[in-house]
Amino acid sequence: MIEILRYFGLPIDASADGFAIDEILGLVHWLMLILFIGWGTFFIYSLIRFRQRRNPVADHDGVKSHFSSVLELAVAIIEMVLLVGFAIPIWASRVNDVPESGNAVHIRVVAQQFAWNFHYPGPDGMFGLTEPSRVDEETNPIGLNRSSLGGADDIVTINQLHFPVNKRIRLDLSTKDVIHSVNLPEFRVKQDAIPGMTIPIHFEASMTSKDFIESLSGTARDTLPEIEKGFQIACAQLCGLGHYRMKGYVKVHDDAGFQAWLNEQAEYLEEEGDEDDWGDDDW
Ligand SMILES: [Cu+2]
Repeated sequence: MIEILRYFGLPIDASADGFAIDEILGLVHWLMLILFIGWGTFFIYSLIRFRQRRNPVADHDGVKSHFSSVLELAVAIIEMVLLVGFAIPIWASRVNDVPESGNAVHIRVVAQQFAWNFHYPGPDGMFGLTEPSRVDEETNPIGLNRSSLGGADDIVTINQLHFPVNKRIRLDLSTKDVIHSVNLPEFRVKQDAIPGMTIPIHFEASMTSKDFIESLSGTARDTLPEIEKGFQIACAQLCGLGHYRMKGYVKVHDDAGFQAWLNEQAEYLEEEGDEDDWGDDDW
């Protein structure tokens, strides 16, 4: 079923749930191929069967039986059953089952023209308050209140998303301005960010960035200059003039690597806090 996807240039599947999506993609493409051949054949048959030489005078009465109307109705009912009875419940059971903060690595994603802001709760596992009045595009793009409860140790990055492999990842997606869309093709994740809404999405990476980069050797992507940065985040909604440069990178660590990265970020925070002190190294 899935082999058909090889011809569509789909990126490698680096997600624990990706195979289910690929399976559906494969099924849909097979179904469309069958429909295309079926309707194409019918079209060519009709061209020959009703050619002018054989039907010199048009028949204004047309079809008299109700067979085609009944058929139409039957198709419509079957499609409704498929949609309401199967598609919506299956989608809800897979996607709506959002993990709680304790069962997943919880990260907030705040999209804006034209960058991705990532907000990590820090060692205490608690997000500090973000307030529109505190937004400063240079120093505090998400308006984080450092003195709010849980806010002091929060980590904020721009265009750089880090998370561990083989762990449930929960992203809470929001936007500061227009509609954007976070697209992580290798994890089979794509979700619009809608102004005024926070939309949770969840997935699990099955491959570290290191393994991913190795898997690309010898492929067309291998020659791209940014390849050493690994997985890319593309904005998948045309969101303005700078849409083309709304590009981020994902680094999937192993457990130890993710912890080391968190520690490194915590150190940076401390250094920033000491900024006003005299006697620092950069003196
Ligand atoms: Cu965008």
